[in-house]
Amino acid sequence: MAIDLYFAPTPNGWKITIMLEECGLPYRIVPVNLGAGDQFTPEFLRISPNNRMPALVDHDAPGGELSIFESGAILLYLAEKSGKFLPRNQRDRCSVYQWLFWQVGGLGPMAGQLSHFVNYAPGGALAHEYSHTRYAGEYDRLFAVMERSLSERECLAGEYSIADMASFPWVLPYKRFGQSMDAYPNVRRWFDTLKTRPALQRGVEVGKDKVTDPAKISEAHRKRMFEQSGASVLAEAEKAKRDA
Ligand SMILES: N[C@@H](CCC(=O)N[C@@H](CS)C(=O)NCC(=O)O)C(=O)O
Repeated sequence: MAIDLYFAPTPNGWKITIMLEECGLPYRIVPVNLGAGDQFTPEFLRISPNNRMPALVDHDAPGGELSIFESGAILLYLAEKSGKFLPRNQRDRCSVYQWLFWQVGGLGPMAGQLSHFVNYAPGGALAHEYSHTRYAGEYDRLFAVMERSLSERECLAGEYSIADMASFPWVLPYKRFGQSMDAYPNVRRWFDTLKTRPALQRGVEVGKDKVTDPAKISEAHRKRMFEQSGASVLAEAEKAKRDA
């Protein structure tokens, strides 16, 4: 198979399975078990030095095998490879760049932190009122930003593009995050329209049966994921190298 996708079933992973399904590019899933520490193995760190998934290896890239980390970079690469979901015209292309970077620098990290306080913080969100309120407010603000854009165009950057594929998986869990769409009719329209796309549906189904239940993660898993520091990730990588 030309493309290997290093993947765990989370919104960041689903951005890429949506795009691969939308483009009809064949791919193989290489599961990354984050709770078990797969992100620290020498093999994985070679392709993803940030010890985060998703990462992709294209064995058929022009000039030889190519590995890429960061979901935004992967989406851009796949759009260029396939010639799809990134307009040719520079003005429209710039619009996609803006919304893609808005997602990877804003919606993703803010929703990710909100998810942390809702799903994983010790004692639950109520035990962390200031932090939870801060990220819930940012998530809500970003819905208002999407609303403004979507009140003037069909999708975030005009036509359906990689910017929508990046954003959709982080809007998908909105109810679980305590967010409402009532004040955002155009976000609702966009969300409901995207949900009907068969390729997008297939994309977010990948690995669904292996989604981690926040209530069931072990103490070792919790520590490995949520108590990272410079020293801890260097120690994890050393240990993984010894075990390899
Ligand atoms: N900026 C990265 C974020 C990726 C990310 O945060 N991935 C998480 C899962 S959603 C991860 O791999 N975590 C591993 C860890 O925390 O050790 C991207 O967009 O690709």
